[in-house]
Amino acid sequence: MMVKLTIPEEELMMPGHVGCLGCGATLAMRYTLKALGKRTIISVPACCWAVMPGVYPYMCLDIPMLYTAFEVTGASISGIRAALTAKGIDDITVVGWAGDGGTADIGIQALSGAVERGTDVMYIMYDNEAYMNTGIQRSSATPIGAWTTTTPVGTTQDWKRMPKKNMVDIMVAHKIPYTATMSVGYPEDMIKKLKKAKGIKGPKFIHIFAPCPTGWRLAPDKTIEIAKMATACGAFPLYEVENGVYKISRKPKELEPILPYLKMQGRFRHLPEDALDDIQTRVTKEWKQLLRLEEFTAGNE
Ligand SMILES: Cc1ncc(C[n+]2csc(CCOP(=O)(O)OP(=O)(O)O)c2C)c(N)n1
Ligand code: SF4
Ligand SMILES: [Mg+2]
Repeated sequence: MMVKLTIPEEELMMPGHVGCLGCGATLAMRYTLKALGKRTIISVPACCWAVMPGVYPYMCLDIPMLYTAFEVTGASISGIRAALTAKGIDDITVVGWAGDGGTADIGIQALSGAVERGTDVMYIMYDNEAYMNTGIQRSSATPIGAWTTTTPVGTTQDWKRMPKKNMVDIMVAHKIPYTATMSVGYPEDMIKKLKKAKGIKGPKFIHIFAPCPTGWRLAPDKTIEIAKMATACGAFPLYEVENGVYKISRKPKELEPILPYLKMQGRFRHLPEDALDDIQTRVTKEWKQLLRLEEFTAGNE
């Protein structure tokens, strides 16, 4: 029997990116372009993806791309949309494509402005949980407990003490029509949500989980495995929020324990037992909160 492919065969990302071996962010881009198609323009600030396409005219992406300054992705895509509107063009998906540092920290003001104005754009944060391009510095999306070069764990034991900032919550507070989490571990789910987002007018915010073997001190052949583990243990739940209504995309009967997920990555190697227990308690609590949010908002459809 023929199995129906839900992933489009068209490739808009060619071989030849210059990312590291096993880079989750390259898959994030590849699947995103499959979902959005050729009528797409992306604006990219400083991040690994500003380097990975390679140098014109040998770039691996077969769509127009604008490099922009670190802080202004939101303003940049607002400008692209305004220019297209002025030219009477309305069949292009305008995408801001930024890392977690460029989104949750330095670009958050321009992003907030763009979505608050109701701009018809899609903002995608690919999340490798640190400033990777400049050598693994902590961002506000780095998870609690992680080692980075600015949260060292030598004699100071100064690992990341603050929890990961929740960008979806922040976008929901802007009352935008659509926001979702997705993961390179689940390409079909990614494609489905991105196609849905493409069909919605107004601001859309997408959060993609993109493991980084280099920064996570992870074997490069474990990218997909770790992505799936993150969702199974609740470290990175998959859900969407459409007009304020939460819907969990993968809901295991019971969460897997988080310990094997943490143990597989060198960036958590230093954590003592009480810190590991604390992370488990937090993740379980956040998962229960998400379940309650889904239940609470279900009647608002
Ligand atoms: C205003 C400004 N500050 C700092 C930098 C240096 N810089 C370039 S890329 C980068 C890291 C970006 O991190 P993130 O947005 O998470 O993307 P990633 O590199 O992890 O893909 C930094 C700090 C810059 N280009 N511009
Ligand atoms: S540092 Fe991480 S995100 Fe950047 S190219 Fe390498 S694997 Fe990809
Ligand atoms: Mg990053």
